[in-house]
Amino acid sequence: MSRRILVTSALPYANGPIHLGHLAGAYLPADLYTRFQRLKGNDIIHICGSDEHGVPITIAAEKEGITPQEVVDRYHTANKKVFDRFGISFDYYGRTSSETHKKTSQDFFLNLHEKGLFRKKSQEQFYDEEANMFLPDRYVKGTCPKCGYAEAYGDQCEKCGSSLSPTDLIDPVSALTGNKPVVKSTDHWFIPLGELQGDLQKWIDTRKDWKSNVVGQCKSWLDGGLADRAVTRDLTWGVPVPLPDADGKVLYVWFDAPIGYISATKEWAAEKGEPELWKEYWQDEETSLVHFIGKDNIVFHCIMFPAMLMQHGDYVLPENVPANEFLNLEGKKLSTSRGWAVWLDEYMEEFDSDLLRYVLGTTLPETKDSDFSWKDFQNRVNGELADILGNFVFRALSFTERFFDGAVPTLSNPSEKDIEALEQIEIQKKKVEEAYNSYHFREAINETMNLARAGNRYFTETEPWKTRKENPEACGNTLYVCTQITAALSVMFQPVLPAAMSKLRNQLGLPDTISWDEVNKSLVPADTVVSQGSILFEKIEDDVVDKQVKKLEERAAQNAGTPEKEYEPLKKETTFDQFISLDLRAGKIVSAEKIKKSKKLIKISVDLGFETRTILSGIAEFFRPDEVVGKSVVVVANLAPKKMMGIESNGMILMGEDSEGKLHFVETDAEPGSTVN
Ligand code: B3M
Ligand code: ZN
Repeated sequence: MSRRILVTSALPYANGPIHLGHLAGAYLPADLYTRFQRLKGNDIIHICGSDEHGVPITIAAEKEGITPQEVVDRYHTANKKVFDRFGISFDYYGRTSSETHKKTSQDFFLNLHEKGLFRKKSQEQFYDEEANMFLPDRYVKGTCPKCGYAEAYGDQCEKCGSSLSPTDLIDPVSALTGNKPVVKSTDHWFIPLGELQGDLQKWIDTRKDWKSNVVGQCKSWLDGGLADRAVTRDLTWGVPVPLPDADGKVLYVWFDAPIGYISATKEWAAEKGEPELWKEYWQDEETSLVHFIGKDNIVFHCIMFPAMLMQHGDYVLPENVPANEFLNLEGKKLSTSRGWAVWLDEYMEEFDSDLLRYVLGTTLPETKDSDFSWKDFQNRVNGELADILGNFVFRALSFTERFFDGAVPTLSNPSEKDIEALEQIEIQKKKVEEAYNSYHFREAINETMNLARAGNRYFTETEPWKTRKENPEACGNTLYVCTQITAALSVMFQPVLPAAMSKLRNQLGLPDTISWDEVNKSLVPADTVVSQGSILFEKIEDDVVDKQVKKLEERAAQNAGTPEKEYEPLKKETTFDQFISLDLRAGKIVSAEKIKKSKKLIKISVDLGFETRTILSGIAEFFRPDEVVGKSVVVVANLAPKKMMGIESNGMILMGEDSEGKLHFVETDAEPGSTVN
C-alpha cells in the first residue's frame, strides 16, 4: 500500500550560500529518503524554502549596508539554483517573505491567540541606546554561562548548543555597536511551554523509533523543565504581529519559519492547480510528516513547533525528526566567518554532483559528528565509485559487447555460483530498503555498494575471459548474471547517483521509470543489446584535491585576522566547601633540576615558609631549571603525595595554560607560607 509522506528539510537562512555542512545536516539525507520513497511508489513530497526573517538576515544586511530584502533576494535565488544543480529534488522551494506565508503565519498566530494560549507579559530586554533599538537574540553577544564560550549569541551558544536568552549571557555586548546594552522593559506574547510540558512529554514518549541523539536532547529539555517562550520580537523585519496593540512587533522567526513548511505546501498545491491538496499532507492522519534538520534545530522541531501544532489542533505532528549531528571539515569545525567551508557552488564548478552525493552520503554525521576531507573524497571516488562500481559495470558491459556483440546471453544450466550471485540482488535489496526506511543512509549506500562488491567477486571467480573458449555456456551465464546485477544497481543506486544511474540505464536499454519493487534478478531480458558506453566515474588525481585543500588553507589564512577563540568548557559546578578544602599556599622556588629520564618533569624545591617541599612539575618543555628559580608561586599544599620516576612529589604548582598550550606561572607577592584563597 502506498504511504503518504511529507518530507521537510530545514529552511536555510537566506543570508549566505549553501555549504557542505548544510547538505550533510539536512538536504542530502532528505533527498536520499525522498528519492528512495518515490522509487518505492509512495506518495511523497519534499518541501523546503528560504528562511528570510530573523536577526541573522538583518545582521547580514547591516554588515553589507544593504536592505534585508536585497539580502534575501540574492541568496534565495542563488540557493534555490544551486540545490537544483546539485540534484536536491524539492517538490517546492518557497520563501517566508511570500504573501501566502505572511497570511498563513498570521492566521496561525491568531488561532492560538483566540484560544487564549498566549500570555502577554512585560519583559526586561537589552536595549542599544546608540542604535535606538531592542536587542533580541543574535543582536547580543557574550560569554555562554554554560560552557564559557566567549562568542555565544543571545539565542544560542554554537559551542555547546545550549539555547539561551540574551540576559543569560555574561558580559553582554550589542552586536550592532559593541556597546554595553541597557535594560528596558517591553511587552511580548509568550507561549507557556511549561503548561504544555505534560502533553509534550506524553507525545514524545510515543515516538519509539526516534534517533537516540534526538530523544536525548528532548529529554534533557523536558527534564530541565520548559519555560514560557516569547513568540514576538521588537523588530521591523518579519511578519507583523496581527494585533492592534502590537505596533513595531513581528513574529519571532522560530514561530513563523516552521509554519513556512505549511505555506510552501500551500503554494505547491496552488501551482499544481489543486489549491486544497496541501490539506491532505498536513491535516490527514494518514500522512507521515518527517522533518530533516541539523542538531541545532532539534528543540524547535521536537518541542516548540509540535506544541504549536498540538494547540492549533488541525495538523498532523511529526512522525520522525531524524536530525543529524555536525560535519567537520579537514578535522576542524566548519566556520563560514573564518572561510573554513566548502561552498556548494564552488564545488559544482569542479566536480559532478554525484561524486559528492556519494561521498557525503557515506560520511553523514548520523550518530556523531563526522569529517569531510578532500583526501577521503578522492579515496572514495577512486576506490569505491571508480574501482568497485565503475569497474564492475565496465567489465560486465564491455565483455558482453566484445564476446557477444552486446547481446545479453541466455541463462542456461546455471551453476550454484550463478544462482547465488543472482540471489544477492534480492538479499541486498532488502537490506538497503530497511536501511532507507529507518533513516540509516550510510548503511543504505554501503549495502548498495556491497552488491557491486559481490558482483566483482563473482566475475573474478567465474573467469569469463577463460570460460569464453573452454565453456561458452558458462561464460554466457557469467555475463547474464553480471548484467542483471548491473541493472539492479542502476535502480538501487538511483537515490544516491541520479545522473550516473540514468546514464547507466540508458546503456542497458532500460526505461527511466523502473520502480524499486520491480527490481529483480531478470530486469534485462536475454538478447537485449547493451552498450559499454563511456566510463561512469573518472579517477581524481592528487593535484586536483591538493588544489582544493590549498584553496581552503589560503582562504582561512586570509580570514585569520578574526580568529574565533576556543575556550575550554567550564567544569561542573563545585561547592564552596569543596573549593575551600584545597590548601593553597604561596611559595618560593629555591632550586630546580631536570629529571634525567623524563622529557617533561623538573624536580623543584619550594620554600613554603614552614618547610621546604619537593614537587615534580611537568614544565620541562617550557622552562629551563635555572629560569624558574626565584619565582614566587602558588602551591596546592595538601594534595596527596604521588610517586613519579621513583621520586615522591608533594603538592602541585599552579600554572595557567594558554590557547597554544604554553604554560605560565601563577605568581603572588605574598610571602612563602601565606594562604591563598
Ligand atoms: N533557518 C535555522 C538554520 O538554518 C533555520 C531553520 C528553520 S527551519 C523551520 O539552521
Ligand atoms: Zn556554551
